Amino acid sequence: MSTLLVTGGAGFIGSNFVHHVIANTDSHVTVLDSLTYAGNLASLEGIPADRLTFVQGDITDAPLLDELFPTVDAVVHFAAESHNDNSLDDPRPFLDTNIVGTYTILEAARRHGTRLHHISTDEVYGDLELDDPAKFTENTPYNPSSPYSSTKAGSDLLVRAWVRSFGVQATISNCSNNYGPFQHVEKFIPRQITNVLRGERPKLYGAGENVRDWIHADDHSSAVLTILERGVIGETYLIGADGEKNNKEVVELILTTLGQPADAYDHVVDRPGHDLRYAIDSTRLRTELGWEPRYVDFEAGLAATIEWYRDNEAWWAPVKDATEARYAAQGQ
Ligand code: NAD
Ligand code: TDX
Repeated sequence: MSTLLVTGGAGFIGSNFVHHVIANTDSHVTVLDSLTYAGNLASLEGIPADRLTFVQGDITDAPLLDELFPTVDAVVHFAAESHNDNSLDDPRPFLDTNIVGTYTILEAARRHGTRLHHISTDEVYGDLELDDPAKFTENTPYNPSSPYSSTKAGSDLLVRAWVRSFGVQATISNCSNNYGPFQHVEKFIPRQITNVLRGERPKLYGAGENVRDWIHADDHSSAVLTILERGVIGETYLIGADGEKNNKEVVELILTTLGQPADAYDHVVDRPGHDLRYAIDSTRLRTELGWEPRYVDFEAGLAATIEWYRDNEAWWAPVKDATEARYAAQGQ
Protein backbone atom coordinates (compact mmCIF):
# COMPACT_ATOMS: atom_id res chain seq x y z
CA MET A 1 0.00 0.00 0.00
CA SER A 2 1.57 3.31 -0.90
CA THR A 3 -1.28 5.75 -0.15
CA LEU A 4 -4.09 5.27 2.37
CA LEU A 5 -7.19 7.38 2.91
CA VAL A 6 -8.14 7.25 6.61
CA THR A 7 -11.60 8.58 7.47
CA GLY A 8 -11.97 9.79 11.06
CA GLY A 9 -8.17 10.03 11.33
CA ALA A 10 -8.37 12.93 13.81
CA GLY A 11 -10.38 10.83 16.28
CA PHE A 12 -9.10 8.47 18.98
CA ILE A 13 -8.45 5.20 17.13
CA GLY A 14 -8.06 6.81 13.70
CA SER A 15 -5.19 9.02 14.92
CA ASN A 16 -3.54 6.07 16.70
CA PHE A 17 -3.80 4.14 13.41
CA VAL A 18 -2.21 7.00 11.45
CA HIS A 19 0.73 7.13 13.90
CA HIS A 20 1.04 3.34 13.64
CA VAL A 21 1.10 3.40 9.81
CA ILE A 22 3.66 6.22 9.72
CA ALA A 23 5.91 4.39 12.21
CA ASN A 24 5.62 0.92 10.64
CA THR A 25 5.27 1.42 6.86
CA ASP A 26 6.44 3.85 4.18
CA SER A 27 2.84 4.73 3.17
CA HIS A 28 1.52 8.22 2.68
CA VAL A 29 -1.70 8.91 4.59
CA THR A 30 -4.54 11.25 3.64
CA VAL A 31 -6.90 11.91 6.55
CA LEU A 32 -10.51 12.88 5.81
CA ASP A 33 -12.21 14.18 8.96
CA SER A 34 -14.97 16.74 9.51
CA LEU A 35 -13.57 17.63 12.97
CA THR A 36 -16.72 17.12 15.01
CA TYR A 37 -16.46 17.64 18.80
CA ALA A 38 -14.54 14.28 18.79
CA GLY A 39 -11.89 15.22 16.22
CA ASN A 40 -8.69 16.99 17.25
CA LEU A 41 -5.88 17.95 14.88
CA ALA A 42 -3.47 18.03 17.82
CA SER A 43 -3.70 14.22 17.84
CA LEU A 44 -1.80 14.18 14.51
CA GLU A 45 1.01 16.51 15.60
CA GLY A 46 4.57 15.32 15.01
CA ILE A 47 3.87 13.47 11.76
CA PRO A 48 6.23 14.62 8.98
CA ALA A 49 4.39 16.94 6.57
CA ASP A 50 5.49 14.95 3.51
CA ARG A 51 3.80 11.78 4.88
CA LEU A 52 0.38 13.29 5.77
CA THR A 53 -2.31 15.25 3.95
CA PHE A 54 -5.23 16.50 6.04
CA VAL A 55 -8.59 17.20 4.38
CA GLN A 56 -11.38 18.66 6.48
CA GLY A 57 -14.63 17.32 5.05
CA ASP A 58 -17.63 15.09 5.59
CA ILE A 59 -17.89 11.44 4.54
CA THR A 60 -21.42 12.17 3.26
CA ASP A 61 -19.91 14.55 0.65
CA ALA A 62 -19.89 12.32 -2.48
CA PRO A 63 -18.19 14.86 -4.82
CA LEU A 64 -15.35 15.21 -2.27
CA LEU A 65 -14.98 11.42 -2.14
CA ASP A 66 -14.84 11.41 -5.97
CA GLU A 67 -11.82 13.73 -5.77
CA LEU A 68 -10.04 11.72 -3.05
CA PHE A 69 -10.67 8.06 -3.93
CA PRO A 70 -8.73 8.07 -7.26
CA THR A 71 -5.64 9.36 -5.39
CA VAL A 72 -5.36 6.40 -2.96
CA ASP A 73 -4.76 2.64 -2.99
CA ALA A 74 -7.11 1.83 -0.12
CA VAL A 75 -9.57 3.44 2.29
CA VAL A 76 -9.72 2.63 6.01
CA HIS A 77 -13.06 3.84 7.32
CA PHE A 78 -13.00 4.84 11.01
CA ALA A 79 -15.24 7.93 10.88
CA ALA A 80 -18.32 7.51 13.06
CA GLU A 81 -20.34 8.95 15.86
CA SER A 82 -18.92 6.67 18.54
CA HIS A 83 -20.38 7.36 22.00
CA ASN A 84 -23.32 5.34 23.34
CA ASP A 85 -24.42 8.00 25.86
CA ASN A 86 -24.64 10.64 23.10
CA SER A 87 -26.67 8.25 20.95
CA LEU A 88 -29.23 7.94 23.76
CA ASP A 89 -29.45 11.73 24.01
CA ASP A 90 -29.73 12.45 20.24
CA PRO A 91 -29.61 9.51 17.79
CA ARG A 92 -29.85 11.56 14.56
CA PRO A 93 -26.13 12.27 13.94
CA PHE A 94 -25.50 8.51 14.34
CA LEU A 95 -27.87 7.76 11.45
CA ASP A 96 -26.34 10.50 9.29
CA THR A 97 -22.68 9.54 9.78
CA ASN A 98 -22.76 5.82 10.54
CA ILE A 99 -25.46 4.80 8.04
CA VAL A 100 -25.60 7.47 5.32
CA GLY A 101 -21.86 8.17 5.65
CA THR A 102 -20.92 4.50 5.21
CA TYR A 103 -23.36 4.22 2.28
CA THR A 104 -21.64 7.22 0.64
CA ILE A 105 -18.20 5.63 1.20
CA LEU A 106 -19.43 2.33 -0.30
CA GLU A 107 -20.84 4.02 -3.39
CA ALA A 108 -17.52 5.84 -3.91
CA ALA A 109 -15.59 2.56 -3.48
CA ARG A 110 -17.92 1.00 -6.04
CA ARG A 111 -17.50 3.84 -8.57
CA HIS A 112 -13.71 3.88 -8.26
CA GLY A 113 -13.00 0.17 -7.60
CA THR A 114 -11.18 1.12 -4.37
CA ARG A 115 -10.15 -1.42 -1.68
CA LEU A 116 -12.04 -0.63 1.55
CA HIS A 117 -11.61 -1.72 5.17
CA HIS A 118 -14.60 -0.95 7.39
CA ILE A 119 -14.00 -0.48 11.13
CA SER A 120 -16.73 -1.72 13.44
CA THR A 121 -17.41 -2.80 16.98
CA ASP A 122 -18.24 -5.90 19.01
CA GLU A 123 -21.37 -4.07 20.21
CA VAL A 124 -23.19 -5.17 17.04
CA TYR A 125 -23.56 -8.59 18.74
CA GLY A 126 -25.45 -7.22 21.77
CA ASP A 127 -24.28 -8.47 25.15
CA LEU A 128 -23.41 -11.69 27.02
CA GLU A 129 -24.42 -12.81 30.52
CA LEU A 130 -21.78 -12.25 33.22
CA ASP A 131 -21.53 -15.99 33.96
CA ASP A 132 -21.67 -17.15 30.31
CA PRO A 133 -18.40 -18.85 29.23
CA ALA A 134 -19.20 -17.87 25.60
CA LYS A 135 -17.44 -15.13 23.64
CA PHE A 136 -18.46 -13.39 20.41
CA THR A 137 -17.24 -15.03 17.19
CA GLU A 138 -17.64 -14.13 13.50
CA ASN A 139 -20.78 -16.32 13.52
CA THR A 140 -22.60 -14.66 16.45
CA PRO A 141 -25.96 -13.22 15.29
CA TYR A 142 -26.33 -9.43 15.25
CA ASN A 143 -28.41 -8.13 18.20
CA PRO A 144 -27.46 -4.49 18.90
CA SER A 145 -28.90 -2.65 21.93
CA SER A 146 -28.32 1.10 21.51
CA PRO A 147 -28.84 3.67 18.75
CA TYR A 148 -25.01 3.72 18.38
CA SER A 149 -24.59 -0.05 18.07
CA SER A 150 -27.64 -0.45 15.81
CA THR A 151 -26.26 2.14 13.36
CA LYS A 152 -22.87 0.36 13.41
CA ALA A 153 -24.69 -2.95 12.77
CA GLY A 154 -26.55 -1.30 9.88
CA SER A 155 -23.28 -0.02 8.42
CA ASP A 156 -21.73 -3.53 8.59
CA LEU A 157 -24.73 -5.00 6.77
CA LEU A 158 -24.45 -2.35 4.05
CA VAL A 159 -20.79 -3.32 3.54
CA ARG A 160 -21.71 -7.02 3.26
CA ALA A 161 -24.47 -6.22 0.73
CA TRP A 162 -22.16 -4.01 -1.38
CA VAL A 163 -19.54 -6.79 -1.45
CA ARG A 164 -22.05 -9.40 -2.56
CA SER A 165 -24.25 -7.34 -4.91
CA PHE A 166 -21.70 -4.97 -6.42
CA GLY A 167 -18.36 -6.73 -5.92
CA VAL A 168 -16.92 -3.99 -3.70
CA GLN A 169 -13.46 -5.10 -2.45
CA ALA A 170 -14.10 -4.75 1.28
CA THR A 171 -13.22 -6.37 4.60
CA ILE A 172 -14.78 -5.69 8.02
CA SER A 173 -13.36 -5.83 11.54
CA ASN A 174 -15.28 -5.76 14.83
CA CYS A 175 -13.10 -4.77 17.76
CA SER A 176 -13.62 -4.68 21.52
CA ASN A 177 -13.21 -1.62 23.80
CA ASN A 178 -10.05 0.37 23.08
CA TYR A 179 -7.92 2.33 25.54
CA GLY A 180 -4.78 4.41 25.07
CA PRO A 181 -3.68 7.99 24.31
CA PHE A 182 -5.89 10.52 22.46
CA GLN A 183 -9.23 9.09 23.69
CA HIS A 184 -11.92 11.72 24.34
CA VAL A 185 -12.65 12.41 28.03
CA GLU A 186 -16.31 11.47 27.51
CA LYS A 187 -15.24 7.80 27.43
CA PHE A 188 -14.96 5.66 30.58
CA ILE A 189 -11.19 5.30 31.17
CA PRO A 190 -10.12 8.87 30.24
CA ARG A 191 -13.09 10.32 32.15
CA GLN A 192 -12.05 8.57 35.35
CA ILE A 193 -8.32 9.28 34.94
CA THR A 194 -8.91 13.00 34.34
CA ASN A 195 -11.43 13.18 37.20
CA VAL A 196 -8.82 11.83 39.62
CA LEU A 197 -6.11 14.11 38.17
CA ARG A 198 -8.46 17.05 38.87
CA GLY A 199 -9.26 15.91 42.41
CA GLU A 200 -12.78 14.72 41.48
CA ARG A 201 -14.24 11.29 42.16
CA PRO A 202 -14.70 8.69 39.37
CA LYS A 203 -18.31 7.98 38.38
CA LEU A 204 -19.39 4.38 38.03
CA TYR A 205 -22.68 3.61 36.27
CA GLY A 206 -24.91 1.38 38.42
CA ALA A 207 -23.13 -1.34 40.40
CA GLY A 208 -20.09 -1.35 38.09
CA GLU A 209 -20.35 -5.07 37.32
CA ASN A 210 -20.53 -4.60 33.54
CA VAL A 211 -17.59 -6.24 31.78
CA ARG A 212 -15.64 -4.79 28.84
CA ASP A 213 -12.88 -6.59 26.90
CA TRP A 214 -10.06 -4.02 26.78
CA ILE A 215 -7.49 -3.77 23.98
CA HIS A 216 -4.79 -1.13 23.49
CA ALA A 217 -5.49 1.09 20.46
CA ASP A 218 -2.03 0.27 19.04
CA ASP A 219 -2.97 -3.45 18.96
CA HIS A 220 -6.21 -2.53 17.17
CA SER A 221 -4.08 -0.63 14.63
CA SER A 222 -1.68 -3.53 14.02
CA ALA A 223 -4.67 -5.84 13.51
CA VAL A 224 -6.24 -3.47 10.97
CA LEU A 225 -2.97 -3.20 9.06
CA THR A 226 -2.71 -7.02 9.05
CA ILE A 227 -6.24 -7.36 7.63
CA LEU A 228 -5.55 -4.67 5.04
CA GLU A 229 -2.44 -6.53 3.89
CA ARG A 230 -3.57 -10.18 4.21
CA GLY A 231 -7.36 -10.27 4.83
CA VAL A 232 -9.69 -12.12 2.46
CA ILE A 233 -12.12 -9.83 0.59
CA GLY A 234 -15.68 -10.16 1.89
CA GLU A 235 -14.56 -11.56 5.26
CA THR A 236 -15.14 -10.30 8.79
CA TYR A 237 -12.43 -10.49 11.49
CA LEU A 238 -12.98 -10.03 15.23
CA ILE A 239 -10.22 -8.13 17.05
CA GLY A 240 -9.62 -8.62 20.78
CA ALA A 241 -6.80 -9.21 23.26
CA ASP A 242 -8.46 -11.26 26.05
CA GLY A 243 -8.74 -8.21 28.31
CA GLU A 244 -12.01 -8.78 30.19
CA LYS A 245 -12.40 -6.59 33.30
CA ASN A 246 -15.45 -5.25 35.08
CA ASN A 247 -15.82 -1.48 35.40
CA LYS A 248 -15.36 -1.53 39.18
CA GLU A 249 -11.97 -3.27 38.80
CA VAL A 250 -10.83 -0.68 36.26
CA VAL A 251 -11.85 2.29 38.44
CA GLU A 252 -10.11 0.75 41.45
CA LEU A 253 -6.94 0.24 39.40
CA ILE A 254 -6.98 3.87 38.20
CA LEU A 255 -7.45 5.12 41.77
CA THR A 256 -4.69 2.99 43.30
CA THR A 257 -2.26 3.73 40.44
CA LEU A 258 -2.82 7.43 41.18
CA GLY A 259 -2.24 6.92 44.92
CA GLN A 260 -5.90 7.19 46.00
CA PRO A 261 -7.98 4.78 48.12
CA ALA A 262 -9.55 2.07 45.92
CA ASP A 263 -13.08 2.99 47.08
CA ALA A 264 -12.89 6.76 46.43
CA TYR A 265 -15.52 6.69 43.65
CA ASP A 266 -19.27 7.44 43.33
CA HIS A 267 -22.04 5.24 41.96
CA VAL A 268 -24.23 7.27 39.57
CA VAL A 269 -27.37 6.70 37.49
CA ASP A 270 -26.99 3.65 35.24
CA ARG A 271 -27.01 3.89 31.41
CA PRO A 272 -30.43 2.90 29.99
CA GLY A 273 -30.18 -0.48 28.23
CA HIS A 274 -26.58 -0.86 29.54
CA ASP A 275 -24.95 -3.91 27.88
CA LEU A 276 -23.73 -6.36 30.54
CA ARG A 277 -20.66 -7.98 29.02
CA TYR A 278 -18.63 -8.03 25.82
CA ALA A 279 -15.98 -10.70 25.08
CA ILE A 280 -14.14 -11.39 21.83
CA ASP A 281 -12.83 -14.68 20.46
CA SER A 282 -10.12 -13.53 18.03
CA THR A 283 -8.96 -17.05 17.04
CA ARG A 284 -9.62 -16.48 13.34
CA LEU A 285 -7.45 -13.35 13.13
CA ARG A 286 -4.67 -15.09 15.05
CA THR A 287 -4.69 -18.42 13.22
CA GLU A 288 -5.57 -17.34 9.67
CA LEU A 289 -3.63 -14.04 9.52
CA GLY A 290 -1.00 -14.63 12.23
CA TRP A 291 -1.81 -11.48 14.29
CA GLU A 292 -0.89 -11.23 17.99
CA PRO A 293 -1.45 -8.34 20.44
CA ARG A 294 1.62 -6.68 22.02
CA TYR A 295 -0.10 -5.10 25.06
CA VAL A 296 -1.02 -8.26 26.98
CA ASP A 297 -0.47 -6.69 30.44
CA PHE A 298 -3.54 -4.46 30.97
CA GLU A 299 -2.19 -2.98 34.20
CA ALA A 300 1.00 -1.82 32.46
CA GLY A 301 -0.94 -0.47 29.46
CA LEU A 302 -3.30 1.40 31.77
CA ALA A 303 -0.40 2.84 33.79
CA ALA A 304 1.18 4.16 30.55
CA THR A 305 -2.18 5.64 29.53
CA ILE A 306 -2.52 7.36 32.92
CA GLU A 307 0.98 8.82 32.42
CA TRP A 308 -0.06 10.09 28.98
CA TYR A 309 -3.09 11.96 30.41
CA ARG A 310 -0.93 13.33 33.22
CA ASP A 311 1.62 14.64 30.68
CA ASN A 312 -0.90 15.94 28.16
CA GLU A 313 -3.38 18.02 30.13
CA ALA A 314 -3.24 20.68 27.36
CA TRP A 315 -4.79 18.10 25.00
CA TRP A 316 -7.83 17.26 27.19
CA ALA A 317 -8.38 20.22 29.56
CA PRO A 318 -10.16 22.45 26.99
CA VAL A 319 -13.08 19.98 26.67
CA LYS A 320 -13.24 18.55 30.20
CA ASP A 321 -15.63 21.09 31.78
CA ALA A 322 -18.17 20.95 28.95
CA THR A 323 -18.10 17.14 28.97
CA GLU A 324 -18.69 16.98 32.73
CA ALA A 325 -21.49 19.59 32.47
CA ARG A 326 -23.31 17.33 29.95
CA TYR A 327 -22.96 14.33 32.29
CA ALA A 328 -24.05 16.34 35.34
CA ALA A 329 -27.26 17.36 33.53
CA GLN A 330 -28.10 13.63 33.26
CA GLY A 331 -27.21 12.80 36.86
CA GLN A 332 -24.08 10.98 35.68
P1 NAD B 1 -14.00 9.07 17.89
O1 NAD B 1 -15.37 9.57 18.22
O2 NAD B 1 -12.88 9.33 18.82
O3 NAD B 1 -13.55 9.64 16.47
C1 NAD B 1 -14.42 9.73 15.37
C2 NAD B 1 -13.77 10.65 14.33
O4 NAD B 1 -14.63 10.68 13.17
C3 NAD B 1 -13.61 12.09 14.81
O5 NAD B 1 -12.35 12.59 14.45
C4 NAD B 1 -14.71 12.85 14.06
O6 NAD B 1 -14.39 14.20 13.79
C5 NAD B 1 -14.81 12.03 12.77
N1 NAD B 1 -16.14 12.13 12.14
C6 NAD B 1 -17.36 11.94 12.74
N2 NAD B 1 -18.35 12.14 11.84
C7 NAD B 1 -17.74 12.41 10.66
C8 NAD B 1 -18.23 12.67 9.35
N3 NAD B 1 -19.55 12.68 9.08
N4 NAD B 1 -17.33 12.89 8.35
C9 NAD B 1 -16.00 12.87 8.61
N5 NAD B 1 -15.48 12.64 9.83
C10 NAD B 1 -16.35 12.41 10.84
O7 NAD B 1 -14.20 7.52 17.63
P2 NAD B 1 -13.22 6.29 17.96
O8 NAD B 1 -13.46 5.84 19.34
O9 NAD B 1 -11.86 6.62 17.49
O10 NAD B 1 -13.85 5.18 16.99
C11 NAD B 1 -13.38 5.06 15.64
C12 NAD B 1 -14.08 3.89 14.97
O11 NAD B 1 -13.79 2.70 15.69
C13 NAD B 1 -15.60 4.00 14.93
O12 NAD B 1 -16.06 3.50 13.71
C14 NAD B 1 -16.06 3.12 16.09
O13 NAD B 1 -17.36 2.61 15.85
C15 NAD B 1 -15.00 2.04 16.05
N6 NAD B 1 -14.73 1.34 17.32
C16 NAD B 1 -14.44 2.05 18.45
C17 NAD B 1 -14.12 1.36 19.62
C18 NAD B 1 -13.74 2.09 20.90
O14 NAD B 1 -13.51 1.45 21.92
N7 NAD B 1 -13.64 3.41 20.90
C19 NAD B 1 -14.14 -0.05 19.64
C20 NAD B 1 -14.48 -0.73 18.46
C21 NAD B 1 -14.76 -0.03 17.30
O1 TDX C 1 -18.59 7.64 33.39
C1 TDX C 1 -18.78 6.49 33.00
N1 TDX C 1 -19.00 5.51 33.94
C2 TDX C 1 -19.20 4.20 33.60
O2 TDX C 1 -19.41 3.35 34.48
C3 TDX C 1 -18.75 6.11 31.59
C4 TDX C 1 -18.50 7.17 30.55
C5 TDX C 1 -18.94 4.78 31.28
N2 TDX C 1 -19.17 3.87 32.24
C6 TDX C 1 -19.31 2.43 31.86
C7 TDX C 1 -20.25 2.13 30.71
C8 TDX C 1 -19.61 0.91 30.09
O3 TDX C 1 -20.00 -0.27 30.79
O4 TDX C 1 -18.01 2.03 31.39
C9 TDX C 1 -18.11 1.11 30.30
C10 TDX C 1 -17.40 1.70 29.09
O5 TDX C 1 -18.14 2.84 28.67
P1 TDX C 1 -17.73 3.68 27.34
O6 TDX C 1 -16.33 4.17 27.46
O7 TDX C 1 -18.81 4.67 27.10
O8 TDX C 1 -17.69 2.53 26.24
P2 TDX C 1 -18.79 1.52 25.64
O9 TDX C 1 -20.17 2.03 25.82
O10 TDX C 1 -18.45 0.15 26.17
O11 TDX C 1 -18.43 1.63 24.07
C11 TDX C 1 -17.03 1.70 23.65
O12 TDX C 1 -16.59 0.45 23.17
C12 TDX C 1 -17.13 -0.02 21.98
C13 TDX C 1 -16.85 2.76 22.58
O13 TDX C 1 -17.31 4.02 23.05
C14 TDX C 1 -17.54 2.38 21.31
O14 TDX C 1 -17.28 3.33 20.27
C15 TDX C 1 -17.06 1.03 20.87
O15 TDX C 1 -17.80 0.60 19.76
